[in-house]
Amino acid sequence: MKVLILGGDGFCGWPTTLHLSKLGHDVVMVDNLSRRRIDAALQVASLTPISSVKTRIAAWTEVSGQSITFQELDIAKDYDGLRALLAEMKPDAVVHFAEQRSAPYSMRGQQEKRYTVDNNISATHNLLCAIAELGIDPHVVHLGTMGVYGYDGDGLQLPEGYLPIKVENDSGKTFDREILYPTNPGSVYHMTKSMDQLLFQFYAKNDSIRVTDLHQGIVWGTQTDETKMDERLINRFDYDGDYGTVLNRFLMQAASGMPLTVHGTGGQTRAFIHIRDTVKCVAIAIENPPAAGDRVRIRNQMTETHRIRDLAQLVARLTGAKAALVDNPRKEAAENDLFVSNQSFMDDGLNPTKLADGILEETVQIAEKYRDRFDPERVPARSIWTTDQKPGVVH
Ligand code: NAD
Ligand code: USQ
Repeated sequence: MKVLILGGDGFCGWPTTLHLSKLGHDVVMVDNLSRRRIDAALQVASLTPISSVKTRIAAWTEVSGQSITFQELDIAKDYDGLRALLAEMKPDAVVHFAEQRSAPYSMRGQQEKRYTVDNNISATHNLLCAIAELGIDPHVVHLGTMGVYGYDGDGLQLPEGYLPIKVENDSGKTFDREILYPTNPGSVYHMTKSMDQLLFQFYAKNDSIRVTDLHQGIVWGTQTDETKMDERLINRFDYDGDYGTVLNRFLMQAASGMPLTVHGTGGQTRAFIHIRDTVKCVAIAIENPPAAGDRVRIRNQMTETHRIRDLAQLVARLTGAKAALVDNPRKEAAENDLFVSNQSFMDDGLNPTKLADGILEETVQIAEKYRDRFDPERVPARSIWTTDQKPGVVH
């Protein structure tokens, strides 16, 4: 297949690019390198030393014999450039990772809120609009988030996108419906993913665009079989207060002798997936498109759920680190349950890598190997959701 990967230089996009190339797909990668610029502006850096895109691609050709084409393009701002690329390439599938993906960054202030909305909504809309304008028929596979469902769980198992409901009207007559699960985003970033869902619904209905929306949980780990092949292919590892996700942050904090920053009571339950399974799920998704005219296919891309304080305990047991309760800088339920169906990927043969499989140690090793690059100043989560909250620093 000819696959266009938008946001291919990122944490999920780069290993997916390599995996799809390894599987024999003809891959074109697009990125505007905004993430590298945001890192520079925040004065943070991936713990792992990531190479330039040019070096990454040359290294991949050297080790695999496969070529990858790269185009630097801002898909939110350069509609004509995106349309020209789509017209020339006529991809069979477009994998869309190209959004600002940090919840804390999206809540830093008005500039970041507006940037996140402008970038993410325009990126998604430009893609759909260009496909409709050109009349081409790629399968769009979007990386969405589990966070669109919200975290007020009381035991209901989250379905894959759609909720069957029964409504009784005044006359007592009942109606069965299946509706898009009501969204309940917890940050401006998550809100853009909720808005993306409506854009997909409309273009699937109006222009018969085939869309799969992957509601992905928090990705942990660093390496995949392909990124391990050469140090120049290494994936990024974020541990800073904006882009570091919770498990990778805990592992880095442990490796550097810092307490683990558990927000609030640590009673939040979240969905997780290893980066190795992310790349496998995307490969499965592009092989299984919905038919033209079908509604958006929503798949929950997660493999396990954990409560944050349990994760902290796990990391503490593994490394000897201590957990610290810090003021929660976010506005989120202090405690929630989370039950999720991931039936569609299990049915398609996903054999998940779970925390219990011992692979956590590989991430501990990465955290230890690159400890010299660690900057403790970058760990505190300084972004607050409302002005009456305090940053999540240990005190
Ligand atoms: P990332 O920031 O590492 O990668 C995103 C990439 O997209 C970056 O390289 C960035 O430069 C690029 N990009 C952003 N806006 C762009 C634009 N307008 N034009 C072109 N390129 C642009 O993030 P990630 O962790 O790889 O996440 C990828 C996607 O997966 C995101 O949409 C995110 O919401 C989703 N996701 C990530 C996680 C996670 O835990 N990392 C979990 C669930 C969903
Ligand atoms: N948390 C801590 N301590 C920390 C960091 C986070 O207790 O040091 C807590 C947070 O308060 C939150 C939970 O851990 O309750 C998860 O935070 P996170 O930063 O790991 O994940 P989140 O902000 O939800 O965002 C990440 C990705 C995002 C993706 C989302 C999937 O950055 O792109 O969409 O995971 S999900 O959470 O399923 O919506």
